[in-house]
Amino acid sequence: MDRITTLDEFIIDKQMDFKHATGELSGLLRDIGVAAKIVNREVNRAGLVNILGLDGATNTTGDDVQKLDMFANDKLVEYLKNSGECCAIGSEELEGFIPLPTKSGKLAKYVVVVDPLDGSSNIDVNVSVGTIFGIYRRVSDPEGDVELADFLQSGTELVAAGYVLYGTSTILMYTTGNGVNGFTLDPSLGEFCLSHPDIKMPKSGDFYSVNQGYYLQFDLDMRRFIDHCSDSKRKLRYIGSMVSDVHRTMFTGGIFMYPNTRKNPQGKLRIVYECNPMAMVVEQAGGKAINTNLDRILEQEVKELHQKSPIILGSCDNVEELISFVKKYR
Ligand code: AHM
Repeated sequence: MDRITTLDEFIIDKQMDFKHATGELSGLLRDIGVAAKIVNREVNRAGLVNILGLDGATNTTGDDVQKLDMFANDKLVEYLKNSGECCAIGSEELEGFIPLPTKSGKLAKYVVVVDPLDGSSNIDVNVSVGTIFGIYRRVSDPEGDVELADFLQSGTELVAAGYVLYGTSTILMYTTGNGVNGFTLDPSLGEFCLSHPDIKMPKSGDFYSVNQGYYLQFDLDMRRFIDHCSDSKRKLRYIGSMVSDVHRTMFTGGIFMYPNTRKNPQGKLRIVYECNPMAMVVEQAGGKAINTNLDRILEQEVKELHQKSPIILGSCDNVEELISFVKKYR
């Protein structure tokens, strides 16, 4: 059997490719990996402890907050606080970002954005959920306070991004802009082990993924494209958990869409901690990610921490096909 490469070994190995690397980004990625293992443990035993269900609160965008959402949020904050490599965190579960002063007084140069538990409405029914993360280099004065501008950078400025899928197995996928690698958690070792090196998404695929229940609320071009997918006997798959739906699309090829609807004219998914990190992963695997105006997700202007965007992502050919439909019907 080939020797196992753990996430930590892989991160350190990759760091050596960069002559001037200080190890801060590597440290941060490793800390995210540890926090993911803790969230994984709780997600796995969620049915056994009194942690399932609503927390009784709503988050900044009006969704019900599940107890496990807050648990995942708190764990990520705790780990990033102790890591000393992150000067602030922005999260779906927090109205504003939280600055994380380091114990040593050292000024960390990265900010982290997270959706601690994406797809959390699925938790109570044992369906896969995930954690999404992105890392930006701080742009404000390093001697001063962290500013909102540090979080409102466009996705092209992401230094690293990834997600963890708590599914039939737990997998962590990340990119630092040089391809995507996937690590499956080996529960017997308690380690994420390299299982999917240098992932390349199929150039096209037979699957389409969209909440078709909103069909009548979509724009005409989107409806025509969905009709076309259905007419050409493509397979519809929709879990309702972005991480799971995108992860499947990464491997089977095809297209994932959360367009604008009449109820959500800006779509539902948030640019900073959902769309941008997932778009970076997809592009790094050879796919495409755009909004319904056909603009690249990663180049969108970001004005608010919890700003939403319609999103379409997937295999190159499928996204190109959608673009030609939109051009024809708009
Ligand atoms: P959440 O972060 O509150 O869980 O919401 C995000 C989730 C995504 O994972 C998923 O793609 C989408 O909401 C599903 O929404 P819908 O039920 O409207 O199809």
